[in-house]
Amino acid sequence: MRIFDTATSSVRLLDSAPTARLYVCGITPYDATHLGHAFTYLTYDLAQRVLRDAGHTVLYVQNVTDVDDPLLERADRDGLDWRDLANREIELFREDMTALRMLPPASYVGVVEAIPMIVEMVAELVDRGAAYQVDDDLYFSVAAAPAFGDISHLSRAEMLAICAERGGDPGRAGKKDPLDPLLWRAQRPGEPSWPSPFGPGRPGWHIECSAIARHHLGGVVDIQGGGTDLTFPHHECSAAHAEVAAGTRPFARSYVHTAMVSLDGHKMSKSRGNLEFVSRLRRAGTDLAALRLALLDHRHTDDWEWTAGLLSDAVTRVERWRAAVALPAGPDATKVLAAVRERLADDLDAPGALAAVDVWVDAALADAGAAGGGPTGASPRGSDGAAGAGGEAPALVSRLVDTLLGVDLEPVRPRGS
Ligand code: 5CA
Ligand code: ZN
Repeated sequence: MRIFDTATSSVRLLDSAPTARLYVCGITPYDATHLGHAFTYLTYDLAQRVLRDAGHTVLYVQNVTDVDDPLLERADRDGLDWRDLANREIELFREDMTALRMLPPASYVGVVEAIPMIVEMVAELVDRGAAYQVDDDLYFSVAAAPAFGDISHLSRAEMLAICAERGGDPGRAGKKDPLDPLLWRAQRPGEPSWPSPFGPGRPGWHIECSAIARHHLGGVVDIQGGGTDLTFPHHECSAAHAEVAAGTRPFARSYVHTAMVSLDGHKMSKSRGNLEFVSRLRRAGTDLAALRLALLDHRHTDDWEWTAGLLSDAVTRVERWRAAVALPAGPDATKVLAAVRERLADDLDAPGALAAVDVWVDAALADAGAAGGGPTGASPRGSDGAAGAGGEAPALVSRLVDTLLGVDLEPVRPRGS
């Protein structure tokens, strides 16, 4: 598989060993899963499918940021215990992911359960002289990481601006470098905390992902994944922590970033509130195979805007696909299998893969029409004896669409039957 790597700004061969390691940044569970999240997790779902199809064992780890400022603030606002809010939203996220047929990670790891391994890694960074104190808080010195900046390639002015927007505190007095990220935040009144050799407190954001990735994956990660909004400072800092602690580079062979989904002209975001939720669409009775197709029809490297029209187009498409795979015979399907594999291996070109299925579906439906129409009309090309042709073809297409694209074309069964 070739995939776009942010660090080198190029599409590169993902030359993984028989076991491929994926670390994908998970949600901060204070609100429901929106279509931007879904699009990001779809990227790594496809990567997992392509790698498995190519014979790799995939070790996929995803975290969940189950203690963090926005979660604590939302819990306070709504008069909830932060743990109850997190558990409720994690449960909903998992239901949404299952409904969208995302292959689950092998390990789904919360920050709270990972505190011991995070504390251990902070202690290593202290031992390596890469950490220092400001009041009772501990910071990481970016000067200790020679490769700092090599993933995002931003100017210093850009780094400073983005850092301030995305959870950093460049203006804090006493820091050696304004870009230095927090490793351990000493307990503040009313905030949860855990004991540590550096005093009671909670971890900084970036070290959480470094520690969970290292503990659950070990060695070099093949893909570090997430949305483009995580490139800096999150992935830059996570990699810097991991590389300084290990004394080796790189942390990841490829840094893959999914482009942003917007709504009403702005990035869909919990903080802005311009959202379309997977759970709302589910409750509205949306055909989830169509929803998945609507998401699949965008390249993971291109920003795009959600509109209701995308869903109605996808409903039309999935109905044609279902009609075609329900035919008793169809044109040779070996070509469509090869084309879908080839498109996905080329930087996860899902729209190209869908177009390849369309070609087969159009031919199958046209053949059926020419042969007298309806599901009983056998394809004229169905009798040519080619592998994957004739009576086997619809089943093969249904199976490849299911396994490689994650779209279930079986007839929608009424609930309870
Ligand atoms: N918990 C951290 C990562 S450790 C976090 O960023 N959580 S999140 O809930 O804010 O986002 C979860 C994932 O969805 C991230 O990978 C983020 O990049 C991605 N994401 C958020 N908004 C969008 C969007 N509008 N379009 C595409 N992906 C998005
Ligand atoms: Zn993360």
